[in-house]
Amino acid sequence: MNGLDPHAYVEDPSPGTGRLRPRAAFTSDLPVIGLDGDWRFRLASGLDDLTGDLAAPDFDDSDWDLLAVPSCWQMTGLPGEPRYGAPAYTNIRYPFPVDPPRVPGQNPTGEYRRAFEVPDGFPAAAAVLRFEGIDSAFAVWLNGVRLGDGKGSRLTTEFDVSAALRPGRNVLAVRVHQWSSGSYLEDQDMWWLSGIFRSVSVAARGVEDFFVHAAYDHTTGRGTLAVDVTAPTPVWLSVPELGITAADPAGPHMVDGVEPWSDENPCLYSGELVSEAGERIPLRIGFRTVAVVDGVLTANGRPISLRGVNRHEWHPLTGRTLTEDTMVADVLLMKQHNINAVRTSHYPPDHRFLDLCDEHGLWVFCEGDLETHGFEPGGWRRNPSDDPAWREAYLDRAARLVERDKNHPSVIVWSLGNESGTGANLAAAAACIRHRDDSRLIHYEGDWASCSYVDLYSRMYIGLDELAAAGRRQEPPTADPADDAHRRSLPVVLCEYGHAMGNGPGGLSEYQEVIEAHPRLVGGFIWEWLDHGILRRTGPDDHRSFYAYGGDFGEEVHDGNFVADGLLFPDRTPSPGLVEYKKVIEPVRIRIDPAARRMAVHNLHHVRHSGYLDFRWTVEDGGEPVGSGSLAVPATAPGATSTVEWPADLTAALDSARKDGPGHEVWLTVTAVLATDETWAGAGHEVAWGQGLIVPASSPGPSTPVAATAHDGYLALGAARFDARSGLLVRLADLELDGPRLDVWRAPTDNDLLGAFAEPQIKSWLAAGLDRMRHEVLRVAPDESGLTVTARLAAAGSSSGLDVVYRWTACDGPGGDGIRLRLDTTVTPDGAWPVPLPRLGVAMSLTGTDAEVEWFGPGPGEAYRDSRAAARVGRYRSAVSAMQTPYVRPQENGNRHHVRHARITLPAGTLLINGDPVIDLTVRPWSTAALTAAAHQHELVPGGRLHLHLDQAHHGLGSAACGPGPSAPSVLAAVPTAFGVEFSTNW
Ligand code: IPT
Repeated sequence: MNGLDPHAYVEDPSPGTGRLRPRAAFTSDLPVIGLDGDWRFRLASGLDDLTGDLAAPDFDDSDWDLLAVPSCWQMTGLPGEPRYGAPAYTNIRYPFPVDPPRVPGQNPTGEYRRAFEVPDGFPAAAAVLRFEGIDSAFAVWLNGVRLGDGKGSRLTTEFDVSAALRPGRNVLAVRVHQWSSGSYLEDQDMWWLSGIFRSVSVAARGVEDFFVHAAYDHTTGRGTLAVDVTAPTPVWLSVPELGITAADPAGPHMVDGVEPWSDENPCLYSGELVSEAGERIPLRIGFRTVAVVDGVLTANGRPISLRGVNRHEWHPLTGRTLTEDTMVADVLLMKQHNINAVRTSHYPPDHRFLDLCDEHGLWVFCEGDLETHGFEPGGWRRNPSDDPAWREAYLDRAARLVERDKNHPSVIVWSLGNESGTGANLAAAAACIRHRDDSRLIHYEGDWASCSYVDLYSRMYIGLDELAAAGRRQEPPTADPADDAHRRSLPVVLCEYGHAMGNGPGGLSEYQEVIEAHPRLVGGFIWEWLDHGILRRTGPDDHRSFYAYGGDFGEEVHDGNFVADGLLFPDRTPSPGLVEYKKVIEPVRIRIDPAARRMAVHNLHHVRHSGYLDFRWTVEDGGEPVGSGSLAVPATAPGATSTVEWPADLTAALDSARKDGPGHEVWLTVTAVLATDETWAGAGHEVAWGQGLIVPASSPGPSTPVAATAHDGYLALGAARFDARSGLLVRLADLELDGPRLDVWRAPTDNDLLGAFAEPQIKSWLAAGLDRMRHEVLRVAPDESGLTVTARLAAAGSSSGLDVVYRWTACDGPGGDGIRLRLDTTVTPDGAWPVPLPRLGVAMSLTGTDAEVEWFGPGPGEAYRDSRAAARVGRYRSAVSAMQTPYVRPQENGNRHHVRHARITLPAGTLLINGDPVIDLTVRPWSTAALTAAAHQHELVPGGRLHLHLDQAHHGLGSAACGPGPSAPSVLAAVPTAFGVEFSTNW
């Protein structure tokens, strides 16, 4: 790091040179020259491969490539072959040797050039060049003049260009290095991508900066507005709606009776700053005050509960470069799924995202661009967080976070960063933030033990017991009683929980129950919003595509599909996890009490009355609607519960609903939908629902058993035929079948395979041989009233096994046709069974690649025992192909939970299945083995048979990939179990 070396800035820990003081992101009516678009581009392999006269205005770049700005250069060429380098994914590890602040000499460097015109009359005398995001370090020249250099990829950098800018043609040259000292501070769990990935502009500058302070006093209903302005000329403030026109923006201006801003009522007052020079700056002012009161987080005097997500910026084709449409999609999807908070993990987002949070209403934990997680494997040795050489970089990042985003009412918490250990630089950054903005709280999870410089006791991935203990202010003590007392005075937030990798997370209802039981628990943020899959084509001439993850670009070190752990699939389709979360966090709870013929509506909102919702009821008999209507629910205040008697039309519909006939359950469903359009969804959008079973199914009447008869090579029982030796069902009426056999294996979920805090579940499953169980038929015995097949399921080398008895009976159905075939399966574990079973059920297959499935039971989506809140009982119909959930890495999926009866229609016939009373049902066009073997969705190809799984139970999903496994009630222990299921070919 020779001071004379023109490239010393790359490895120098300092944040940059030549830059302007950070300030708020705002628009004004002064002219701006947008520089987004095609730039000339060349990718140099390292610092010894640079273009000498890159900055020279007359340098001939005409044979260079064109590259879009903004973009991440590694994403160019996708979904085909990446043209410049390739994306690389690591979670915690740095993809280079950890030797701070040095980075590899092989340092891909993008050289960018762009000529642009400055129109006549552009006020060049006070202009700035603004970069909203460059990853990871850069130097910049305008018309051959070096303006400076910078780091802090997800932060804005501005340079004064008043001396270098000239009317007419100007040439900008930027050299962007993939690796820099800044990379050590940017070890977030995401793809490593580089380039000018956010917008670039040249803007005239009048007003330099301003800070809107808009507080709300809930005891008086008064708002206090003070706008601190830094400007070369006097500036006026006007907020016509509030009657404010003031020559003194800093006031303070007191306004009685303002409406405070909140997630539920994001009330923004439009205002303006007008400078003496004539510049006009629009303002959107939200009055709100956040405070900790007796260990409870409050906004505007009322406790708030955060039902949040961690959001990375991601798009499967453009990486961290997002269009505004994508940001809008995220915000609307969040609001539509009852999400009310977002942590901008782990860097400040494109500033337009925060405008959207202000407008639609989301509480924001705005996080700094900081993570040094890769020092953890080395015991945090040389961690920048505690090294004075990096202090300036930490303070710079904190300042740029706060200055850019300080005018957003949605931002209630500044988060220093993520997973950066502990150290003096973090404490210093917190102190600076507090000094600059004491109206918000400070968050940093790494300070959880002493909470010496934060305002929230923040934890990630803790289990239910620890969370409940924290709720009771009984979290484990540290060595210092003073620290304990301080920490226990703070609210608790789960900055990350519910790791949404693959199939899961399980247990969200349990977390929510604990959160709602303790005022100290603020709630939290699911990890994470979106899968960061990259769209790729399978080959140059092959137009099938798939989502790539770590390792798919030949990375030397990588963390596989740990990057696909979101509630949305990469194309932003909601996963079952998001549908579940929406239900678990619904802001209104509807509880139906069939015995008392009434229901309770509990309003969990912070400030909103229930009057914005229309309530509707539907009665279904066996899934067929028999009546519906609207329900008058009194406007229920936040925190209050209303009891609603069933109206006469509802009672009449229930009374007329059929009450006999096996399989007929009568259900009452009440939904709460938007009465009128909101900014984030239209009238009719469903916010919450509740369901009650009014009339349970009656059991089938007595029937006469049929005798099994032996024939040449097969046994017959009613319409069923069994292989005489194996005892397996081979035909039922016109349908050919193979099975059923006892089955305990599932294609492991990510939560089965990984264990961030404990031994992965898969280890004991593989050790027990559960993936290679052999089904040995011991005896096939027909008799006068049916057929008994005994078998044992056991793994090679194991003396433990599952003894199984299949008892088949056929009954004359009501039509006397003898085709109601019943299977009673009795499972008795033999020997030691210390491991839970992945599933317990029977599996069979039929000829076919797709079929129509109709079922009555919870749906429409998949559900598992610890992720089933969102499934409501009804009659559903789907093609088998549409019942498969496309997790980025294929794994167990698609289970329909507690099905009462199902009809599977194939070209060869129809198979009817009845649970006794319920059965879990999965139908797939591929086997469990094929599902286990596939690494990406396109590798799954229908194999000509439909695989049918009828399970008595599944092991829960849990969240063990990063968090606790299934809680005790969701563990599937190997214990003696019996379950029944009926098959027939008419219904
Ligand atoms: C935690 C990280 O904070 C987050 O960025 C992400 O990596 C998440 O895990 C897992 O997907 S850190 C974890 C080791 C507790």
